[in-house]
Amino acid sequence: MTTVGVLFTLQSCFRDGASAQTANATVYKRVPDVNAKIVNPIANFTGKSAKTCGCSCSKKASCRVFSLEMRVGLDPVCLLGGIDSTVQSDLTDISATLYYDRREDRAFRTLNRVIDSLRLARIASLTFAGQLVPPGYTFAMITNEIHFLKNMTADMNFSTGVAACKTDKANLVQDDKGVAWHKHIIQYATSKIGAMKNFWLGGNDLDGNHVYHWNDGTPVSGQTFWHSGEPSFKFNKIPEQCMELPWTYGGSNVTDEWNDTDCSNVRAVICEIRLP
Ligand SMILES: [Ca+2]
Repeated sequence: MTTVGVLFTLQSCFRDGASAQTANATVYKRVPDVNAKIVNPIANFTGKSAKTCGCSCSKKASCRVFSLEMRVGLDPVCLLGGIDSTVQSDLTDISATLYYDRREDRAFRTLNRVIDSLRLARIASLTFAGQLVPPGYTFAMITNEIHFLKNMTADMNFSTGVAACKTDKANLVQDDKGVAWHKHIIQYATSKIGAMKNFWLGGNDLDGNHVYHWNDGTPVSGQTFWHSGEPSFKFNKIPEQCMELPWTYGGSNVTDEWNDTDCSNVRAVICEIRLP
């Protein structure tokens, strides 16, 4: 998924007289053509527009995302979402538009500076048949980006797992965002498929050059979670070219580290949709 049709409208959070020197922009992306609302919001109130809703989100340190619900004859309702909020999509009784914070702008908030403008960004490519994501996906904002995870109930080999996720326009979950995301994936897997059941990660060495990369083509770099001695690239002369987690190793349980294994093995499948 790529960002196209970039921007913009730039609007001030304040009326005339806002101080020019405090003009830092918080950029929100609007997810177009989907009907999605915040569940378990950290705040909700009547809001006149995306601008007023977004300004409120900008000023609330725990706000990561907001949605604006529209009902005929009523003022729009603004819902602010935090990391424990979820997104419900495919609504039938209301119209709701989802906006989310661009990661690079979070520095403004941590600096506690006054934010007085709001850009509403448009991403034209993020659609899934009118829904944000297919049914069954769980929302997560652990990394300040929007991720959705879904446990496919059947166990599969690596390539079948990749194909199963593709039917949702998803990928095998990528453990490429550091410790917090790594822990979240494990927590999610434990809650959905139980501890100590191996599941695929979206990383491979299928070209056999002994350099692992993620299925989206990005290198496995930065913080990694390989078990000691892994990746081994083979076991008993059988090539190991696909990533899994968690797993058992030498008869003992290892619940939070990566292994490479034979891609024809059958593992649980967790799919991920990630909004850019
Ligand atoms: Ca291995």
